[in-house]
Amino acid sequence: MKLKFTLLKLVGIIILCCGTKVHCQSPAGYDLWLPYKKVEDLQLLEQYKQATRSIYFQKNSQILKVAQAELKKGLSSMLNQTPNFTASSLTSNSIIIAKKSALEQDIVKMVKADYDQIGPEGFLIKAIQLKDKKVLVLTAKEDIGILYGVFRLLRLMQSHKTLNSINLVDTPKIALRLLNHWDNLDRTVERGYAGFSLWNWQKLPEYIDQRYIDYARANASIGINAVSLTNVNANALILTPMYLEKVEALANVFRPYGIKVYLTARFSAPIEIGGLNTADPLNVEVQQWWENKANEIYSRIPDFGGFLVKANSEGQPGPQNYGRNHVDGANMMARALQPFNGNVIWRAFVYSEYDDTDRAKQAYDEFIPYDGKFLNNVLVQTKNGAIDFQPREPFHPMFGAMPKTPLIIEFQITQEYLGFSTHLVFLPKLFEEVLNSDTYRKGEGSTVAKVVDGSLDEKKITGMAGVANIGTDLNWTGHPFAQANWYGFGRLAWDPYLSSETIAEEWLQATYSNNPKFVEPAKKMMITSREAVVNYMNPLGLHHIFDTGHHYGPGPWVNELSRPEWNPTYYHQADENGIGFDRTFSGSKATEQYAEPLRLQFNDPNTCPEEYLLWFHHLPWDYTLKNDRTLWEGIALKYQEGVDQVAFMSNTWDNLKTYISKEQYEEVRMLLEIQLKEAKWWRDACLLYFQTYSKKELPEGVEKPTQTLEYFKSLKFPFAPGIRPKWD
Ligand code: BDP
Repeated sequence: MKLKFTLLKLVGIIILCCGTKVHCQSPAGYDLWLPYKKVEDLQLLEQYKQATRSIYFQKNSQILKVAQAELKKGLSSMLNQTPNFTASSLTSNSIIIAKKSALEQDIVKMVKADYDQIGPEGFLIKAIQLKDKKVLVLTAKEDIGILYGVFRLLRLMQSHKTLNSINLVDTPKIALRLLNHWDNLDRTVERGYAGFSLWNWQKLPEYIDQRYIDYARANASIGINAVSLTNVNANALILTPMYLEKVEALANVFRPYGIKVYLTARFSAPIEIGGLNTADPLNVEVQQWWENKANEIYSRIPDFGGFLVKANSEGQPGPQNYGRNHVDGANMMARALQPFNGNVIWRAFVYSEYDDTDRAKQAYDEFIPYDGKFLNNVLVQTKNGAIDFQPREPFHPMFGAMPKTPLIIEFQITQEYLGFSTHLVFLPKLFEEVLNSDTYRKGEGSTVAKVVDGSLDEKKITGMAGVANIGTDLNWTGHPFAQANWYGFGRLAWDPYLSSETIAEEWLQATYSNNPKFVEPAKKMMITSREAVVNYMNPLGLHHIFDTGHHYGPGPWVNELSRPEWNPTYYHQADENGIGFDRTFSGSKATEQYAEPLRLQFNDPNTCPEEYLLWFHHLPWDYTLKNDRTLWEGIALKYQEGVDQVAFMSNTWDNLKTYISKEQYEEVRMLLEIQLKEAKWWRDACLLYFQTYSKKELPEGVEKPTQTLEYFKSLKFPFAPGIRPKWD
């Protein structure tokens, strides 16, 4: 008890130190997009000082206290003065931050019309004229809305926006904004490239690392409201009392930031930790076991989010082990969670080694017949594309075919197939492309964004999940620009219609600088980065040609693994006649899974967008592309273009040197150097390999490889990071 108290006191001191003017010097990048840099523009500084002269802040809940502390931290740092919080009559203040019940009547009248627009978790920030003075009102219907509003206000100030005539109502468009950590209990992170897991299980529950708090702050600042703590390749131990006590401690830290905790549930847990001899979802004892488990969890964590389940996929146990199906499994768990308003998030990432159907088709085939059969608290989590988080994939056809099921979209923020944490790739550009894709399910304009935010079919529960790229690295994400991917995921989960350019600009301003001479070129570099990685890894619809297991670097030649779809040769199908996966009506018929007009459009190489060409078609090497080049030349030139784009990014960064600190400049410069080297590696290895089939010279403009194919094939990386220890 005494120890607990001392530790809490210590944590309290740390929070205080970081929360007030006594400035803890954080290591480079630790502050993420929340460095609250001092406002240097004197006019603006004066405006902000005036606007924040005295502040009334309602703080009668944990969330509101956290919100006030954040405002204090932000204002002290940006304005270099301690903010003046008063308890006096509301209207004598220049900022009023409170819920409606605490607002005075004349203010309520003035903001009513806007207030009524606020939806769940939303907020209003409005400048009003109260008699002879300007007052800024920040209000919301729930406490969490106030916290989100405070973060927004601070961001507006960080990006030097004027507050004079602000009138902003904003409400998240997606209800569940969820990070999925693939963190193991031994603190390794599957597909993690930023160090170890943040969760220090051994020291929990007593020891509360300051990082948990800063992590929660960062998430709340972009509206993330749920985290699943553990790997989808789950370990049942997380559901035992010893671990649940630790999970409870984390949930207590996250609660004031509006964040709910989810856990991954291993389907065979009733056997592994429950002593039963089956996990059959129709077995009464099994059902009882899950009900008891739910009771136990909710008695510790009353706002527990629920379970995230990977079942019958890549060797994970599931209902099919007992001759049952996904609906039986998901609904059984959903029933256990229903009394507590918990959710089951059931993943649709399934494919089977016993099914030789095109892997891209399997999830659709399996899940579509279940549409409408899941209980209300089951959400089906579907990856953005039908294969696996590739640099580019057409949207997953399930988004156009499950009107009666809440579909959560799953993006991968960690860069398993996008250069780990070494390559600068701005993922919101990829996410935006998927969200803007038209499924045509209800005619033109039926975008994936509308499916995901529920507006297309009026779905009640909506969600977006992102596989986290966060670890113990000092800057959280390994590459400083990978922070923008965490940030951008949160922003798109809040509003899936935001443009990637807006997100890049917001992030650059908050993180680095407001100077347009920095922001504009840096933004261009970020926007280019996504197409660059597609070009130097997987151009023209090529996919999954990564070296297997770790997925580090190219491995298009890999052909000897036991499961066909683990081999890159399965995906590119290169031979002397040509290259690409035939998914047309005369091939695997995957094009059938899309609604018209996409079905026919994808099916015909002449109308198929060239970026998906080899995803859907096997074409001869001398097939003519839209630019009149042969397919072989087109592939080679795209690889070269990718390399050139990285060189452009690198030059851009060099020119930005003067706007940032030496450390900030150097770390990205070094990483871009590696990225350029690896882009060339990809180009040379892939072109040399494909050339063994095309038997054609490299076209003019493509640099000659400096190594042989044998050399590239000989490279082995047994200790590449993020590797999955074993497939069980
Ligand atoms: C693949 C990863 C693997 C994951 C799997 C999943 O290589 O580590 O377990 O996805 O999403 O991309 O379940």
